[in-house]
Amino acid sequence: MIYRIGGKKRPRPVVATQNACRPLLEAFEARILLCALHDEGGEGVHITFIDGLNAPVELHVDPDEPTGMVGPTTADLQSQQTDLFTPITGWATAANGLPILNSLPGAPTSIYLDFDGDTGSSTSAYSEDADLTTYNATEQTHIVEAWRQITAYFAMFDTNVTTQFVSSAPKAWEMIGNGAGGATGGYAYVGTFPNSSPEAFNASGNATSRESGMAHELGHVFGLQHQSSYDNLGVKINEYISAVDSLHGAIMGVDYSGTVHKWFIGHSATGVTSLQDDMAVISGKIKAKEAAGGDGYRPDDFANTIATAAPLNVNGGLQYASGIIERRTDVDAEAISNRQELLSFLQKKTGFLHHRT
Ligand SMILES: [Ca+2]
Ligand SMILES: [Ca+2]
Ligand SMILES: [Ca+2]
Ligand SMILES: [Zn+2]
Repeated sequence: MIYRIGGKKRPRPVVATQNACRPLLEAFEARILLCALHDEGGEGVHITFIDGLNAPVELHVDPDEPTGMVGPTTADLQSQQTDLFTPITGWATAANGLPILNSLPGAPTSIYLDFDGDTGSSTSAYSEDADLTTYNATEQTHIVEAWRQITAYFAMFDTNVTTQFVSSAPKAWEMIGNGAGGATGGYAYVGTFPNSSPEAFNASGNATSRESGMAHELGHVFGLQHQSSYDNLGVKINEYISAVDSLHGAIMGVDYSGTVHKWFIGHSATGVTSLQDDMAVISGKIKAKEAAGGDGYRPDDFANTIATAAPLNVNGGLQYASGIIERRTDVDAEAISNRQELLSFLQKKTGFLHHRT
């Protein structure tokens, strides 16, 4: 209980001890979210259009107070909604009906979602009917949706989320099966990546209603501890933190808490002095399996400068694009054509967001 000031040792006051144990608060990553649908603060969304010749055009999109902005009409949006948000309806299947899915073929690592059981770990197959050997239409739909959501959680990483077993691929191996997952519905062995046998286990119900639980167990396999909270004295309050707000739920906390579930930077269950950057841990494990020069993140999908901006997709009065911010430094540039006027704009999307459906 001693600290130094000017070389002298003095008794440490009680209040100083408490201060020394006070948890640090870290800011979340900066982002510009180009989405007027999530304007919870009521301040709208600002977009800067740059055409390269004239002064930048500032647009303020406020969903509550529509402006004179030139763009898709409500009718446009409604007519194209099915085009933009059509769920996945077609997929290849194995002979037993298991959907064959790959999010990033050729990636140096994979996340193997194993739905057909495993004898080595005595894990039953995933099934919603009495037939554990084949996959009916409903089971296929649920497997595809679970895969889609896991793909979104890991979209920024250089990894292929797949339902196909490939022996040679460095993989995180997760079983999803009837009766798997133990008393809590899911468990995993921390830091075991790459796996030569299953190291994460989830109950079948996770694939239909708690996909964030699947992502949580995969996080453990990649080396993540829980995101925890501590009081001012450094005493752990919660092993699992709950969502900060509806848009910030910690996958490694109460994974289903909040609406949007994310990788976090925070104090882990290891102790109050620990600071765990979930994405740094995962990308570090993947980087170790990449060729020299890799950083664990997926290759960029759009160039970063206005000069190399990619054209938007055009469908009627609607212009749109989707992509991934793989790194916190990433910028994806896309060009928008609007009433014979070609404008380019820089947009920062977020690969860190995941919308639960
Ligand atoms: Ca079945
Ligand atoms: Ca990108
Ligand atoms: Ca980019
Ligand atoms: Zn856990």
